[in-house]
Amino acid sequence: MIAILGAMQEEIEPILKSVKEYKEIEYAKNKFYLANYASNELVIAYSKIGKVNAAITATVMIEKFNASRLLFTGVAGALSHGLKIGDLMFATSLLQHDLDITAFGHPHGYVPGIEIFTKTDSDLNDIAKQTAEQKGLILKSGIIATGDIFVCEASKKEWIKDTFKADVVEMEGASVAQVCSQLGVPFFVLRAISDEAGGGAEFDFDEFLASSAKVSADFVLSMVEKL
Ligand code: OS5
Repeated sequence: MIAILGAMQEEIEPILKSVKEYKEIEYAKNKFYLANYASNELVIAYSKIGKVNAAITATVMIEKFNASRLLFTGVAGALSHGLKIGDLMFATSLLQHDLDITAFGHPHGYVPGIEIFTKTDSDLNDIAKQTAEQKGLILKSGIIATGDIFVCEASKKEWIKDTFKADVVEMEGASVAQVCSQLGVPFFVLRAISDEAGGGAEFDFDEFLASSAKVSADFVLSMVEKL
């Protein structure tokens, strides 16, 4: 079983359209869609926004629906200059930018017993690179910073970028990464840029959510053809 997870309905809508037929199951106040695509069984869901919601849904996909690999699809705010609206980037590693026990002398993003950065699966990342090459698409890779904040302010954006050398910011990836890593499930996190996380980001986000979500969702489905 392969899990495809997004945070918002808009982020999985293009997947549901492409698979055409699916069965809907409700569990833990979430809807899970079971489908077949390219000889693979899929469980597809959107978690709702934020780290806790995403962690719950990822856990259910693994523990209840027996997902053995998880692909996250969605949009994100760009931190790096090189990333523009519609660009695709997969995570090489992810961290939580809002984890702060610096009062005890620890670095930002660190809690005892857990590394700051969670690394993604190199086999899935290689499949993504092959997919991009075959489709003639530009696919970047980099560090994703996750936190329960929609970043739309230059000073916050610069702080996250400088503190963690992060390339994009979003609100779910690192929590999903931690769930998958602790449960031993290989995972992949893909994001298409919807905004630049500075002043007025909410307007770009509204304008580009659907188109960027589709760029990411279509790419993830192409990867499923290779799994
Ligand atoms: O899932 C959240 C994180 N996503 C990635 C992202 C991001 N994260 C942080 N900073 C940025 N600059 C980012 N850019 C992209 C996107 C998403 C952001 S939160 C969006 C909230 C949108 C919304 N809120 N209410 N509605 C839409 C309408 C509504 C009302 C009731 C029920 C359903 C929808």
